[in-house]
Amino acid sequence: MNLRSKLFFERAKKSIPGGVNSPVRACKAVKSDPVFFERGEGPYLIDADGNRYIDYVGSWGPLILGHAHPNVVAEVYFASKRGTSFGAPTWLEVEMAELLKTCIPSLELVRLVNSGTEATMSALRLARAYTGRKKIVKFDGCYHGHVDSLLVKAGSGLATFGIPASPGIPEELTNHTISLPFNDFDAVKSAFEKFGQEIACVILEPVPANMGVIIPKEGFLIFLREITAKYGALLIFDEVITGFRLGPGGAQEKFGIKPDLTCLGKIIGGGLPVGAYGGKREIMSLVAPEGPVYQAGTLSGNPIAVSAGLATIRELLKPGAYEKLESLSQRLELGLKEVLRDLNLPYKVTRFCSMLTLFFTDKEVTDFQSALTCDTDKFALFWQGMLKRGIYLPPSQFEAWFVSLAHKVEDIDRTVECAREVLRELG
Ligand code: HOZ
Repeated sequence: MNLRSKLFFERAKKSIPGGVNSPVRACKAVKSDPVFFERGEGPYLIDADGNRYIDYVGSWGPLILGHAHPNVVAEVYFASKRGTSFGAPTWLEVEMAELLKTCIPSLELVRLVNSGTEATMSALRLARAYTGRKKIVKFDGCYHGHVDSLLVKAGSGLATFGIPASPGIPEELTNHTISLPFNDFDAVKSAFEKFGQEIACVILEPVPANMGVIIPKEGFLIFLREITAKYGALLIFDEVITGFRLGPGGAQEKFGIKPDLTCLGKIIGGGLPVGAYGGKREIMSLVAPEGPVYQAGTLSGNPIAVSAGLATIRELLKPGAYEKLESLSQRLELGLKEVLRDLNLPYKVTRFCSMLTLFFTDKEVTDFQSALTCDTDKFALFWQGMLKRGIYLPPSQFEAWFVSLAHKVEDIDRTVECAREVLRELG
C-alpha cells in the first residue's frame, strides 16, 4: 500500500514542477508514482506508509555507509551545535582538503563547492581559462550534472527521458561541445586531428555510471591521457560517483592515471551537499582569489556537510571496508548472473566495484548506443515487481545500483531471490 505516497505526490504536483526536485526520482520511466520516504536505517528505507525496502539507490551514491550511520549522525549533530554556517573559513575544510590530497595524489590544490554540478562547471571554466581554448570533448551517455555545455547527449535523466539536449541552452555554447561515443578510440583521434588546437579539455566519468555501469575498454583511459597531453588539452576525471566508491583514490588509482583536474561530490559529503574540484597546482592557482578565474559560494565548505563527509571517509579508510563492499557486490553480481542463467535470459549484468547494472538487452553494453538497446518497458515491469517485494532500485534502466557497507548478506540474497521471482514471472 502506498496511499500516503500517492496523496503526497498529488499535493507535490501542485507546488513543485512534476512533483519532484530532481527528475529521475519521479519514477515516470518505470511508469510509477514516486515513493515518499520517511526515514532510512542502514540498508533500509521506510516509506510514508510504513513499508520497508532494501535500498540500492543510496541517495544516488553518497550513502556508501548506508542510511543514518551513527558516526555521521553524531558528527552532524555536534557540528550543527557549533553553528550551521559561517561564510568564513573553518579548520574542517583544511582537514578535508588535506585528506582528499592524501587519498587522491593528483589533487595538489582542491576547492570545495556545494555539488557535483558546481564542480564540473567550475572545472570547465578553469580548463578554458588555462588553455585559452573553447571546445570541450565529452562522451555520449556520460552525465556531469546539469551544466549548460555538458547537457549534450547526456546520461542520467536525459537518457531516462530520451532528451537529446535541453532547450534554454544557446547553440553558441553547445557548438563548442563535441560529444563522442565512449570507448571509441578512433572517434577521439579524429576529433583531435580536426580540432586539436581548439580543445580545452576532455571530461569523462572514467567508469560511466549514468547510462548504466560501463567499463572502459583496456587502454582507453591511458589513450585519453596521452592524446590530451599531446595536444595540450586538459584531462578531467569526473569522479563525483567513482570518488571513494572504487577505493580511496577513485578510478584514477584503480587505473593508474593522473588526470589534470578531478571533480568530486556525493561520498565526500556523506549525504549532505558537497562537491570539490582540484588538480595540478599550476592550473588550480588560477582560481580566485589566487588567480583571476572566478568561482565562489556562500555555503562552500559548509561545516555540517564537511563533517558528514569526513566521518564517512574515515569509516571507509578503516581496514577491510572496501574488501567487504567487494564481497557483497560480487555476491549480488554472481547471484543475478545465476538467475539469468537458470531462467535462460540473455540480459547482462555489469559491475565495477560496488556499482552494478542489470541491462535488459542481449547486446554487450560498452557505450551509450548499446545501452539504448535495452528493453526499458521490461525494466519498468522488473522495477515494479521488485518494489512490490520490498527492493528499492534506481527508477531508470540508465542509473547504477549502489551497494553499501550496511547491506548484509541476507539483504543481498533476498534481493537475488526477489529478482528470480520477478524475472520468472516476466519471462
Ligand atoms: N542525477 C542523479 C542521478 N544520477 C539524481 C537523479 C534524481 O534524483 O532525479
